[in-house]
Amino acid sequence: MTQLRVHGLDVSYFTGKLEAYLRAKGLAYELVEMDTRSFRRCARITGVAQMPQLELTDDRWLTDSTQIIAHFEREAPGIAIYPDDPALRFIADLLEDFGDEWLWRPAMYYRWSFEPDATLVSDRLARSMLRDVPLPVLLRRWLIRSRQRRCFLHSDGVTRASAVAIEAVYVDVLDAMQTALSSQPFLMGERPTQADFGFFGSMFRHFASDPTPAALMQKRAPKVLEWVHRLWNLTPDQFVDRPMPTALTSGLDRLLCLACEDYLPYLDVNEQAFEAGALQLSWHSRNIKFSTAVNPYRVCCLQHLRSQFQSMDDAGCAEVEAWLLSFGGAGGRMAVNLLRQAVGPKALALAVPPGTATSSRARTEVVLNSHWRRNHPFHH
Ligand SMILES: N[C@@H](CCC(=O)N[C@@H](CS)C(=O)NCC(=O)O)C(=O)O
Repeated sequence: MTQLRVHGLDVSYFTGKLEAYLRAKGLAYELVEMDTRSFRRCARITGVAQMPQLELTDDRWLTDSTQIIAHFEREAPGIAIYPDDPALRFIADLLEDFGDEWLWRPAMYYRWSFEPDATLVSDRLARSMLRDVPLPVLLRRWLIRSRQRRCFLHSDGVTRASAVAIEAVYVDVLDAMQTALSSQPFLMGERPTQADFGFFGSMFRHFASDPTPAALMQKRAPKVLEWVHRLWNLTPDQFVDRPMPTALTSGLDRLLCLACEDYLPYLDVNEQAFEAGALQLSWHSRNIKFSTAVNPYRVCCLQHLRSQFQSMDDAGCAEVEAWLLSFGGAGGRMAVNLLRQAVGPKALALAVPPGTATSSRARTEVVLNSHWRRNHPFHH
């Protein structure tokens, strides 16, 4: 095999994020469209049932888009995307994680709650992912739609009452990004960073493509639409000589504020519930009570942010703290305290996020795998 193989789907959030990164880095790859059989096969190889899964040219496999990016930034640093400055790199990590995880619910909400969106994507999935299921297309469409609604709406706190708060998350992020992108091509300046790729999965594969959120984006945030196309069309020569970010641009204040006020308090509750051995948690966001399953992967996310923060020298930590306190709104102080905390004993056991192994047989972490497997009917 001479080029990378991305096993995933062209409607998938995290496959889109990974593809955009590989394209920007100039790393040639082939997209191999998954079906349910290959989904199970990839899960057996890496130990994690998810997409994308990346097959390297030497028979090793990687999964988890954030970890895959980290791998290439280590192994192929030529055209780096991580900011050189440690404090800015931390902010880019925080924004990547916020984009990756916090927009998942609104992305699923718009795709599966609105009739035109659900019809379009269920048809697409019935003919791609479910193409090896020996049932008529109509039934496959019904199956995937019911499954996605059960796993990603009902189990993730999406209700009639919470819809308003979920829509507000999307609209607020759109507006914040429109501001950030009004004077520069990428979120942190002249060059793309991991922050851009963190927002790309949802913005490209869901919000700019599914009819209901796409109409909102076109009307409300044309700069974001332009950025989606810019990032998808990016090649290394377009940014190789552009400067790394050297300062936090003021247009990012709203996005940082949303990360501190919306996302980090949830990560805190999720970690506490995990430490207490709970399976369910509830928390309030924008005056709405959400009840969802405890998410071990996001315990890893918080831990990763903490260890990045705590690995900086005093000057770096002080700089990040000053930014969080001045831009983090009501969540700034809490964000600083959360990042300063020591990692809890149970969370420490999750030191490595799922599927980060670089050998063909990934290390299998019991808690994470049972979490992922529970949620994956394609995985038997
Ligand atoms: N943290 C992972 C998340 C991967 C993920 O959740 N992917 C979704 C698709 S975008 C998935 O595997 N879904 C499988 C399913 O629907 O069961 C990453 O960054 O790659």
